[in-house]
Amino acid sequence: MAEEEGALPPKSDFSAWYNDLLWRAEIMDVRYPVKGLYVWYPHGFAIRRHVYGLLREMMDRSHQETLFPLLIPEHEFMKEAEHIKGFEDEVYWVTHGGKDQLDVPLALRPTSETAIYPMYALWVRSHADLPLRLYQIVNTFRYETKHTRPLIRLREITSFKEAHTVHSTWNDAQEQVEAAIAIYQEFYDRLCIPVIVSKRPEWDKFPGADYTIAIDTVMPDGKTLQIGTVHHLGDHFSRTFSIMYEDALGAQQYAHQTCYGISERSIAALISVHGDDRGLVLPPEFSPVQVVVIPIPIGKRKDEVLLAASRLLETLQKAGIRARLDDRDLRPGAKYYYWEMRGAALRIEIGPRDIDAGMVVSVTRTGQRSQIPVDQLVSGVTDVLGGEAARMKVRAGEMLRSRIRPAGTTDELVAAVGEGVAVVSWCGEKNCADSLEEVTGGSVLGTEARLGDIGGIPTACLICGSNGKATLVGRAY
Ligand code: P5A
Repeated sequence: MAEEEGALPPKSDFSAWYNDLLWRAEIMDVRYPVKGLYVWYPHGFAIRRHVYGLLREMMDRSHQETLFPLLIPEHEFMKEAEHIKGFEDEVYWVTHGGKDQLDVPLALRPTSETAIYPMYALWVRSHADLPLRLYQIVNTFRYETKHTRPLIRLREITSFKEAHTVHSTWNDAQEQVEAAIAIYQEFYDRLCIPVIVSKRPEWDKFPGADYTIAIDTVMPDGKTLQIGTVHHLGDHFSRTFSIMYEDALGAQQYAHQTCYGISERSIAALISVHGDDRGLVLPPEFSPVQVVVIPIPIGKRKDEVLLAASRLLETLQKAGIRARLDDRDLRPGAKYYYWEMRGAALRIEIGPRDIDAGMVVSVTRTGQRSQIPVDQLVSGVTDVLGGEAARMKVRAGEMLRSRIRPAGTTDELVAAVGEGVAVVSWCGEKNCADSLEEVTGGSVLGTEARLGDIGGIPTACLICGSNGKATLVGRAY
């Protein structure tokens, strides 16, 4: 579908590599004639289907899926003051139906709080209705003015998974925030993407939230990418939209809420964290093609080899493995290149000598070569694929750790931000954050960072010396 010419730039030239890979691996076509809107190639969409299949399955354990309208009437959109301030410059408005001006302008949802909460006001009656946990996977529109990038900063977010929950008390909502973080951590663990959890500073929280917890990863160029956020909304929206419940004593109370979201940035991270100089690398669970069988037909045994290859294909497919046979009339080398670019997790080569030996050659996308006996094909392939995800997780974890460095002095801070993310101690004062940003040219990304095994962070604020908390400073997408 995408014509191939030239070569993929090396991953060390990350921006060029990313843009090139998107079309060479047939993920997104960026030629759609509206800025910030892109088209999923079928191969990219198949990756999305597997990733979002997992997300849906995980959400369904404790939430119910729903679907709300795309259009939001102006009077609802304009109800929550903070929320309006945060989004009004990013909203697309529908003002006409045909030639008629609409009585009420309609916003294309940039996110769905103001679509969902008026209905929650009708649905929530009593404490017995709580907790309420719904989610939807929809497109949303944001008139982004920063540089747009496929899968990273879109004007039509095509794969916005947003959850909206309602609880009796502030503490119940806080527990839900932690539960949501745990879901997102598990989700990214399955994608073999290491993440850092931190609390956004006051000035960077979601408009209308009490506080915002962000999930970030570090991209190969050392910049962070926010790949999920969880917001404690307190009772701000419930007061605005009159979401009330009758408590056990019969009194009317305002509810407490949370919301949290993930977009196709999850797929940008998946591609960027794992890919290499030869193209896409995917944990097998998410690869549209888990195994590609490549016949190595030599001379007069060609038919025999093709027959053996199609038997292998059948065996794999029967076992539920997403397998393909590439019997195109091309050199094997050209086929290896083609499937490596598209992230096939494993290739199986079969030629006359393999048939005689009752074996096939298997080579994983990360370069693990082995031989599998034909009569143990399915278990052999399953074993080899099983090891891939674990290897990718280790490699990605090491990369993340190499990009994050504790800093106790200004010199260390500047050096760490030059290569990735610095962890410093920060007291929480805006002045000190301004100084941290000024000396580095980066931003204070998050505080109360949950860093697991990355230790060695001093306790005194790097700027003023008073008590501080582990804080990330870096450059963000
Ligand atoms: C939470 C879900 C919200 O909108 N309302 C419902 C809340 N939060 S958010 O932080 O604004 O967005 C959630 C996540 O979506 C990703 N994201 C984007 N992805 C691609 N293009 C964009 N323009 C874009 N804007 C936000 C981020 O990962 C963010 O954390």
